[in-house]
Amino acid sequence: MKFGTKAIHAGQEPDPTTGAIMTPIYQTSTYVQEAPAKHKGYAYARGKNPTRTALESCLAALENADHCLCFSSGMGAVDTIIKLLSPGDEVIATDDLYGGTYRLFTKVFEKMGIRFHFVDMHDFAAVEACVNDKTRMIWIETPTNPMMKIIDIAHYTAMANRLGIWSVVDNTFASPYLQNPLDMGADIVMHSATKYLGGHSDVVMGALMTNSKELYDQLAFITNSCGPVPGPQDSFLVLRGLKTLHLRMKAHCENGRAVAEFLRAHPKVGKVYWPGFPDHPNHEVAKRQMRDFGGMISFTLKSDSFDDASELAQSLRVFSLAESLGGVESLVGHPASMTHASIPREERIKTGLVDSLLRLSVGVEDMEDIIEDLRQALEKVK
Ligand code: P1T
Repeated sequence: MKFGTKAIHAGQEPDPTTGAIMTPIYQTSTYVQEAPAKHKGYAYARGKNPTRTALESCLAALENADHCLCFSSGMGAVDTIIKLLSPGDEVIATDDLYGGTYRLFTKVFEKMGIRFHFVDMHDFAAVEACVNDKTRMIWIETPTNPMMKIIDIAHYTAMANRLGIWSVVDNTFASPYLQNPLDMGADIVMHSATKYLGGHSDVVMGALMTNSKELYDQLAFITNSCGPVPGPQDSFLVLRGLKTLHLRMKAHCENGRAVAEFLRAHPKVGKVYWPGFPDHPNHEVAKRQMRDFGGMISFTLKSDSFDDASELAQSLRVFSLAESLGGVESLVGHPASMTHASIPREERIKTGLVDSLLRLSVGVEDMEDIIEDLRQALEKVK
């Protein structure tokens, strides 16, 4: 089955009792058992819920995975994956990544004795230099949030295999429509389903997929023990959102390209970070591992002034100033004060995340309106 057909049908059958074409919202905490230890596969809803099961099957199909687990947030998925590790273990992670992931790693897990090395993964030698006998996992985010770096997934999954360590890819920015890390050898792929998967800015959720039954069993054990599971209403919303994932992603990519090209040609705009530009530092890797370049773009103003960036963000009308991304509506974010505020300034400046950087999640409104909005807002800044 091709992607769009899977997005609409995978994991879903008409309801056997009524024929309802949409998977029902099984709003229940428990399931009646025929006899002790004799049930229909569902015992208690922290462990399993049929609406969630349908969603997990659909998401597994979209990432060409054998197994999927859903979580109450993207951070719930990250937390569960890191709980595979033990005190003393070390992780090598992308130096530019979502601020909340950085915060969980440095403020929660470092206290528990897990060590994280944040490295520029464009530099293969710098990554090799971090490897020692305690290294257990490599954590890749690509495209990175918010600098839009592209990390060579196949290179690092091969390295992880050689070392006998786990490779994890946070695929939130690309979505499975643009990139399938498990096909490139990753052990685990994870998503903030809050973003493109849900697609309508109405639900917070996370997901992970793997082809390893052993890893799935360990991760399912941690999930059931710790409990970060999504409810059936939210599972239904993401299942419904997925039905248009391929249509939305196509529109995000088209609008993203138009916005990136418009910004690059504008005299007041400084740097534009978008992997579709032929001179993007890892454009060739992006072309190899992604099917298109997505709707996420970061940029600075020539003035490099926080005040100008702030005025621009406030002057936009089609774009709303808000955290998050991947919904149908266009959003503008100021990473330094919003999504990446938990990263120390000197750390984020090193990766290019300056105070004037703005991040766009280009939505699926009409392209002319999106461009016109940017044009009028840029006119208002110095
Ligand atoms: O927000 P939550 O569903 O818990 O997902 C966390 C997360 C994980 N990974 C990446 C790459 C992310 O971008 C996020 C969440 N990011 C935002 C809220 C944001 O605006 O960047």
